[in-house]
Parts: sequence; C-alpha cells; structure tokens
Amino acid sequence: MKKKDAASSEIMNPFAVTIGLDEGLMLGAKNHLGRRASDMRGYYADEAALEQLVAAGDPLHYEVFEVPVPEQAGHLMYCISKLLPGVVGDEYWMTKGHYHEVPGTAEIYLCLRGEGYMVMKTADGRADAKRMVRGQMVYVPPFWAHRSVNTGGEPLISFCVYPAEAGHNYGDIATEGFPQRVFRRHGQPVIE
Ligand code: PAN
Ligand code: ZN
Repeated sequence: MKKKDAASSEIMNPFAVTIGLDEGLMLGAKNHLGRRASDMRGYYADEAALEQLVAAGDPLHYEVFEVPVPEQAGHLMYCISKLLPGVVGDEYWMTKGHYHEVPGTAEIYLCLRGEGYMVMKTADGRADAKRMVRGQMVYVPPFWAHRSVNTGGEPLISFCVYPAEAGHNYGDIATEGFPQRVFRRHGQPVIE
C-alpha cells in the first residue's frame, strides 16, 4: 500500500524542541529507545566478552530520543542518538546498524560530541567509514546501511535527520554484518 504523503493530510502546526547538545537528550521526547548489552547479542566478534558485560549488570549501550512526526513523505524525522563509550573485548561499542526500509532514503548525521566512525555498506559490496567528531556532518546516501561506533572516552552524540517514511530494516544487517569493523589495537582505533 502506498503511504500517504504530507500533501494529502491536514496542514500541521510548527513546533520547536529543546536539545541538550552536550548531554545528548531531547526535552519532551515522546519516543525514547534504550538498547542494553543484552540487546546486542550476535553483533560483536567476542560473544563471551559481551556475556560478561550482560552478567556484570547489562549496562545501557545507546539511547535514541525522538519527538515523532507523521511517517509520511514530505516530513522529516529527526533524533538524538547517544552511544556510550566502551569495548566488548577489543571492539568498540556500536549501534546495531540498519538499512532503511525504504532503501532510497538518505540520512544526515551531525556529530555534536565525542568521537568515532560512521561505518557504512551497500548491498552490492561497497564499504566506507567516515570519522565523526564535533562539527562533522556525515551524509549517508540512499541505499547505504549505517552504524555508528564510539572510539572515544565520552558519549558519541549525534543529531540525525531523515525522510519520515524511511523506516528501519535491521534484519538484513543482522545476517550480513558490515565488512568493516572498528577495534582497539594498542589503545588506538583501527578499522579492519
Ligand atoms: C538513527 C539510529 C540510531 C540507533 O536514528 O536509529 O542511531 O541505531 P540503530 O537504529 O541502528 O539501532 C538512524 O539512523 N535512524 O534512521
Ligand atoms: Zn538510519
């Protein structure tokens, strides 16, 4: 079924939202997603290290704050993504990563705090990674799966914007994985 677009709906009213640029939060966020270590099973190379983390209190891995808009073409969804620092074995904490359910939709990530990488891949075998530091904007083009990785000692906080109808496809990445992963080697991040 074709999704409605904004043009076929009533005109909505403007609104404004306060964002904590350093804290990585959105005041009045209606959607707050939190993923813990136990939600990340199957994503890290060192499964035993992940289980140790789960057993040691199952810490929060990352959070996403959204004040939702209608999931219709013409609208823009936006969020704050806050990925905490840490390693599972030698692999830096990361988000699950996904394609968009509507694959031809892009995304903009503006890094507000912290340091890390946006790791990306296409289904036809291309791979890329872009550094994320405060003030750096990463453009994730249509058809690129994307995952953020925190290689620093503080939260990696980004503001994201993408077409509201995009949706999230986690299944393909859960099975394919990303060809590039980021490990701590002698205290330094290395993309392997
Ligand atoms: C982001 C991500 C957020 C969490 O808002 O959803 O960083 O990552 P995962 O969704 O991969 O768990 C985004 O890319 N939205 O499209
Ligand atoms: Zn996305």
